Amino acid sequence: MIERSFVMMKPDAVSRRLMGQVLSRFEDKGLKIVAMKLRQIDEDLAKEHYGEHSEKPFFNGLVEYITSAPSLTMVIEGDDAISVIRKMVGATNPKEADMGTIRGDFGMDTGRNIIHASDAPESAKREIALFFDKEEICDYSMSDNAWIYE
Ligand code: IDP
Repeated sequence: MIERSFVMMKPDAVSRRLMGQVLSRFEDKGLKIVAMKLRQIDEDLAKEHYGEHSEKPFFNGLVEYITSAPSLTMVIEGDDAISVIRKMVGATNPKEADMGTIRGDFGMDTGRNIIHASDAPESAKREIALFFDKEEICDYSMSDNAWIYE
């Protein structure tokens, strides 16, 4: 099933100039970028996005991290995109993430883990609506589609 996921390169990815490399992985995989915006996330938005963690001891540090520099926010589309992208992203703790995943290859600390990706269809829907207006999401087809999907 064609799905859309909300994906965000966090401030460490942007500040370490990793955006191009990480974006290439999604393009190489055959996924489609349908929205993209470099954005300085403010405290309110960070708190809303990570609301489910508000009681956790790492919450304040997480908000500080996410608001510390711009993030690259994206909507990425493809067949089973949510689970495929989670697999590409890897485990939350980059030290435990498999090599070959984005976190496994580029990160060291859970508090600097490079990238966010929606973990389920409901959260994807909520996060996309939180970060993008409907008209910012592009509807277009790729000419190589028949070479990516059977
Ligand atoms: P996920 O990003 O892999 O879905 P979640 O458990 O939903 O992981 O946590 C959201 C984010 O909160 C993580 O990506 C990470 O940035 C941060 N985080 C989670 N646990 C810790 C921790 O123990 N210390 C610092 N930051 C954490």
